[in-house]
Amino acid sequence: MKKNNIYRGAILLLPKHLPQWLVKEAFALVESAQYDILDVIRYKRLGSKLLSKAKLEEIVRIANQYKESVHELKLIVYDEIKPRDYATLMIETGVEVLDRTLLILEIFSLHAGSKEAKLQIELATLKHRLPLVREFIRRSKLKELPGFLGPGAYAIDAYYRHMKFRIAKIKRELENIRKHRERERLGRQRLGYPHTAIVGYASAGKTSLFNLLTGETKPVGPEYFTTLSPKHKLVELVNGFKTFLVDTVGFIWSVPPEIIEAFHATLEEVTYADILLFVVDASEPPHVIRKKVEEGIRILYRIGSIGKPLLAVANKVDLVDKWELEEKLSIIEKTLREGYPGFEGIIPFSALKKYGVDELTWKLANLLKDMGRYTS
Ligand SMILES: Nc1nc2c(ncn2[C@@H]2O[C@H](COP(=O)(O)OP(=O)(O)OP(=O)(O)O)[C@@H](O)[C@H]2O)c(=O)[nH]1
Ligand SMILES: [Mg+2]
Repeated sequence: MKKNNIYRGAILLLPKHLPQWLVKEAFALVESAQYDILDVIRYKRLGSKLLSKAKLEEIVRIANQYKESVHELKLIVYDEIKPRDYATLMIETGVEVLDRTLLILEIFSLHAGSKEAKLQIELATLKHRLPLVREFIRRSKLKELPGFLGPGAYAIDAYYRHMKFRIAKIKRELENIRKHRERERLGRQRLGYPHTAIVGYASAGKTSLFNLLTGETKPVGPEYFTTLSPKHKLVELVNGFKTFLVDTVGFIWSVPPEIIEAFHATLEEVTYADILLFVVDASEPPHVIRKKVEEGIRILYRIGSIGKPLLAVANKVDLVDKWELEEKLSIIEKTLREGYPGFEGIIPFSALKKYGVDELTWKLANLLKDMGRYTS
């Protein structure tokens, strides 16, 4: 199928084994990166090789169909790919290739507001591209590179050196920003109020909850990674009891290590929090809810935040039929009870309809009181 006048278009390559809910997530991510999906190709890895010869030919044929009509055409491989496969795919098709990590970093860069977020994304992208450029250098020395990909070995070598120089510079700048952030956090801690971090899967409604409790109007939206930098606000829960509420970046399935590293500062806010509000999108099918809660727990383990008291917020219950609510609540409860030490209960909630607010603030205030983390 050929479309005309598309500005940003993508041919999406999906591993054959990907379950339906992750196919949906792949589509949501590609759309969040603002690409029109032109074609979807499913592939099966062949041992250590990403693609068979026939599959590669099919991709080249499809890419050729779109080259003329699409201004910015990308091949998105929803997978982790080796530099060798990346280079082959790019040389054979003449189209820029993004793997899953680069796709996520593109979405991040669309939403990065702060200088820190921009630097973190640039650093992660440079680090991720370094082995790919190394592969191009290797090939250019072997004279395998046709002209269209660049001006030859010398220029690529210079580019590689520039990347390394830039990486070192960004690291220094980030270190300074981190020190500043640390001072800010210590300042907040000196005020004596406890910190409550809102965590959860991308698009679960974390910022909607944050806005509702704080009266703020931070951006919300159906696309992934609307929120990148942590936001803080002191709120009064009940009777003069206050907590710093922190909104954070959303989780996704199998977060690449570079992304965890890039967002270490954001996730650090979670490790310093006294208590976690774990937001779950209850409008999704039960098996998706379970998978996303499990993945959330895995990420909390990876960032070392396990064991803190955690209150689950089953959000979007305005979209859930009465007869399925009990089942969904018990799935969330069971998954957290079995997988997370520190689970303190679950509250049915709707940030849209403002349902469950009193129960949430009351329960949160009581938990903080029990922990002795209260200054009024
Ligand atoms: N129906 C319904 N929609 C909701 C509710 N809460 C949030 N949404 C919608 O869900 C989408 C995601 O909301 P956000 O608050 O941006 O979610 P988030 O978890 O902060 O997302 P990221 O920052 O991208 O991780 C938006 O389109 C919201 O309008 C709710 O209670 N009911
Ligand atoms: Mg958000």
